[in-house]
Amino acid sequence: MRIDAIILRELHLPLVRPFETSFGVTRNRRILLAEIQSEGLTGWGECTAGEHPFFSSESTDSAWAVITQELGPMLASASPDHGGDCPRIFKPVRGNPMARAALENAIWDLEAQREGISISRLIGGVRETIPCGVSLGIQSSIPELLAIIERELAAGYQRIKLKCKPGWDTEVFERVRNRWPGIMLSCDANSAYMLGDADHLVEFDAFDLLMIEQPLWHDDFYYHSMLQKRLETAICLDESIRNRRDALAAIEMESCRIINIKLGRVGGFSEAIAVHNAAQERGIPVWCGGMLESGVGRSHNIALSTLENFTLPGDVSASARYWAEDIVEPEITVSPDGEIAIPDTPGRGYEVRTDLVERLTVRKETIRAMELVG
Ligand code: OSB
Ligand code: MG
Repeated sequence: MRIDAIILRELHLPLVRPFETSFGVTRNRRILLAEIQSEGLTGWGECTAGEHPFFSSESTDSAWAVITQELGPMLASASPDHGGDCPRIFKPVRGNPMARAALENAIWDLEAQREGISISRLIGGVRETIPCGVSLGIQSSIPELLAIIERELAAGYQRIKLKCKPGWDTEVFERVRNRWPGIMLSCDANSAYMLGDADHLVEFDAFDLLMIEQPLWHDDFYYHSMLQKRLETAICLDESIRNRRDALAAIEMESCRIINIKLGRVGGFSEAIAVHNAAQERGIPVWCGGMLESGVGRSHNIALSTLENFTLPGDVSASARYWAEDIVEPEITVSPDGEIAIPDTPGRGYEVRTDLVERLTVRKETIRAMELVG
């Protein structure tokens, strides 16, 4: 396909409520959207980098620089036929997976539209609906958290994930379990603990958690494998898994028994599918993580979640939990039994509200083909 234009935008979107993790509080999202125009079609991608390099080394500003100066010009002067061609096109650039994914996922959107099918169909998805869970940030008190859980369960969500950190863990789990003994419950530490906390982490086994997500260092497999030996509860890795090789290493070392796949963290659909397949072949279930995405990134997450080995409820939930007004139409909704129905229209399946996007845009740059020097 001929790339006619790549337009990168930064949008400011306030969250309906702050989201607190062990690494900080997010109130306002600075969202990067990549719009790629090709032969009369428009594909959209979202960069899931945070405002600060706290979850990973990328940030809104680092991704802006890498897309406008490096990846955008490379893609604009290539003629990708498939989303799967992007890893080869971007090969000279190291790291920066969230910046890559913004562009690669827009090409998958274009490819699906060209074929007249949904991204789900294009990637070989097998589900008509996906099971949904919620990720609940650290609150200022346990009663406040309990009220939120009550509301999310009433809305139908199938799994509750609690963000945790030292001081907001076992006491919280105990109060939640006392109230709801049977719910599917997990926790996510975002690397808040160290191996010296192992005796404390072993106490998590008392709460029948589905998993403990990323308890130790963001870049570690070895110490997680030592910890997993001491835990009954499954460890799930998020931050540590950057690609298929990482998934293989983690599975081989028994650093985890479950993997969270995020499109941005692994660099886009090509690598996400590779991680999914590697895990499936080895009997390791996966689920789709979230990064407080707008409807654009969320629509890609929904498509990814239709692959066969996404057997556990993901962190993909309704637009209204994040935004007063989402930038896609229809907005993403979850049924009373906690599922999202997969749209069957070509591409991502949710229209971008271009007028609203334009209104929310605070910076915009059009990227042209790379000047071929030397
Ligand atoms: O670790 O899964 C995480 C949000 C921002 C950064 C990291 C994470 C999260 C979430 C929220 O847990 C998931 C969501 O609702 O989008
Ligand atoms: Mg996580």
